[in-house]
Amino acid sequence: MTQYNLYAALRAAFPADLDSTAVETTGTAGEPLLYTWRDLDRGSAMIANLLAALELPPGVRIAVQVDKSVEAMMLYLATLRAGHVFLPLNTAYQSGEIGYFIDNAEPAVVVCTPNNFGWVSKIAFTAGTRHVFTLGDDRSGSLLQRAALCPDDQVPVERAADDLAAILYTSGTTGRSKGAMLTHGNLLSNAQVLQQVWGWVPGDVLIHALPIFHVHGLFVAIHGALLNGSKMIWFAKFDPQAVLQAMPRASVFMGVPTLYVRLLQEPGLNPAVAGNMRLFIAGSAPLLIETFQAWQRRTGHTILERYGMSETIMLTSNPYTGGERRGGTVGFPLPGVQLRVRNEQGVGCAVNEIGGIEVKGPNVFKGYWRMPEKTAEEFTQDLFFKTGDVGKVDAQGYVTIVGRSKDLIISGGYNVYPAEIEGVINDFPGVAESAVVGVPHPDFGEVGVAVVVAKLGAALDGTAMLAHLKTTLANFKVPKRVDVVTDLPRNTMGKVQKNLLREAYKHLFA
Ligand code: MCA
Ligand code: AMP
Repeated sequence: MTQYNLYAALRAAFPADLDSTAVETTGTAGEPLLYTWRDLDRGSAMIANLLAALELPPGVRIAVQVDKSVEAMMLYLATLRAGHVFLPLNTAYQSGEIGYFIDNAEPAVVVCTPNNFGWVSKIAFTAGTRHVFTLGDDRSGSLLQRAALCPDDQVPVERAADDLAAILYTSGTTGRSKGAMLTHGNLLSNAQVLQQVWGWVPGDVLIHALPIFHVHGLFVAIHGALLNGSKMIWFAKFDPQAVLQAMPRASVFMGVPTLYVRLLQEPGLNPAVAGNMRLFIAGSAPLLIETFQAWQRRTGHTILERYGMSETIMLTSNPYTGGERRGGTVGFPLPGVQLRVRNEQGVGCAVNEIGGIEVKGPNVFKGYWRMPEKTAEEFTQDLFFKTGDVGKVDAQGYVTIVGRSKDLIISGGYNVYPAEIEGVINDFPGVAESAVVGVPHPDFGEVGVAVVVAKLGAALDGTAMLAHLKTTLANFKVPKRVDVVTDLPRNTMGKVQKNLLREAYKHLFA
C-alpha cells in the first residue's frame, strides 16, 4: 500500500506564497490576528516535533478537549504529521463523559484547557496517560511553551491509507459512545471528492464558524479550505453579526441549520451582503424547507444541503452545478459512494419506497474502536454500513432522509442519544423510569424533553433534577423541560410509545 500522510497532501496544496494569509481571526481581547501559511506549517511542525520527542509508538491517541483556536487546528495537523491519532472532544463534555472517553481510548497524550487541568489531568493520570498538556485559546499553556523549544521543520511520518488518523466518538443507542475510526485514506479521499463536486476555485475564502471537534468543522471545513489553499475567516464562536460583517470578503460558508436560522433573524442579511458569496452549504441536521426558501428570498442564493456521519464523513450532496439543488433532499451520492435503501427484510426498495439507508465507499470508517462485535452488527454481509437513517431515493436519484431508525435527537447539529440521558435520569433518587423524546424547536431544530415517573411514594422535584443534569451532562444534552407524570404510554408489548409522547409535546416550543 502506498505510503503518504494526509498532512503532506494538504501541505502540497498550500499556495506558493507561504507568507500570504491563511487564517484571519480575532484574539480573545478582540484584537485582529493573521496567520500565514508558513505559520500553519511551522507551528504544526513544532508541535509534531514535541510529540516526536515523547518517543511514542506510531498510532497512539492524542485526546484533545480545548477551546477553538488556530493553535488547536495546528495541534490537529501536528498529530497527523507525527503519525498519531487525533481524538477531539466536545468542550461541553463534563468529567463523567471525559472519564469514559479517556478510559475507553487510553490516549498517550491528553491536551486540555489550562482551566480544566486539575480535573482532566486527574482522570488522565488515573487512566494511565503519561503526558497531559494545556492549551488556552489565547496561546497560553504548556503545549506551546514546550513546542516553542522544538525545531520548526518536520517531515510528516509516512502512513498507509488504511492507518488511523482520527477517532470520533459518536453516541450509541445503548447510551455508550463508540469511537469511529477514520483513516488517512477516508479523510483524504472524501476531501478530494468534495473539492471537486463543490467547485472550489482559487481565491475562495471560507467563513469557518463551526466547532472543530466534529466532522463538519474539523474535516469538511478545514480540509476543504486547506486542500484548496484557501484563506479562512475564522470565528471561535458563532456570532451572526460578525459572520455578516465578514461575508462580503468571503465566498463559501458552511453551517448547521441553526446557524442559517439565526442569520435569517439578522436584518442585515440581504443580497448585497451575500453578493461575493459563491456557495452556502448546510448539513449535520435536517434543513427545514422554510429555512431553505427564506434563504433564497433573502439572499438570492440556494443553499446546498449535504448529508454525512462521523462514521462516513460526507455521503451525499445536492449538485453544485448541472442540476437543481432541491430543498428537503440531501442530493446524490458523492462520486465513489454506493448508497442503497433496503427494507427490514433486506430487500432493495423501489423508487420512492422508504427503507434503511446503507452505504459503501472509500470514505466509510474502519470500525468502532475496540468494539468488533458492534462494528460487525452495523455492516451487512456484503459490507454496506447501516447508517440508521431512514430514507428514499426518487426517480432522478435524489436522496431524501425521512427519519431515523436509531433513537437519536439532533439538537443544533449536536447528537443527543435519549438512552444516555434516560440512564442519568433513572439514577436520580425517586425516579422509577423516564423517556426522553425530541420535539421541534424553532432555533435548535429539535430539543429533548424528559418525561419522568416517580417511584411509589416519592416526590420528584423537576428543578433539582435539571440542576443535577446540568452538572452531569454536556449542556446541549440537558432536556429543555422535565415533566413528572404518573405513567408512560405503553403498547400491548409493554414498550414505551415514544411516538405518542412526541405527538403530545410537539407544540411545546412551536
Ligand atoms: C447550545 N445550547 C444548546 C445547543 N448549543 N442546546 C441544545 N442544542 C444545542 N446544539 C444551549 C446551552 O446548553 C446553553 O443553555 C445555551 O444554549 C447557550 O449555550 P451556548 O454555548 O452559548 O450556545 P451557542 O453558542 O448559541 O451555541 C449554539 C450553536 C452550537 C452555535 C448552534 O450548538 C453549535 O455550534 N452547533 C454546531 C454543532 C456542529 O458543529 N455539529 C456538527 C457535527 P443553558 O444556558 O441552559 O446551559 S458533525 C455531524 O453532525 C455530521 C457528520 C455532519 O453531517 O456534519
Ligand atoms: P453524527 O453522529 O454527528 O455523525 O451525525 C450523523 C447524523 O446526522 C446522520 O446519521 C443523520 O441522521 C444526521 N444528518 C447529517 N446531515 C444531515 C442532513 N443534511 N439531513 C438530515 N440529517 C442529517
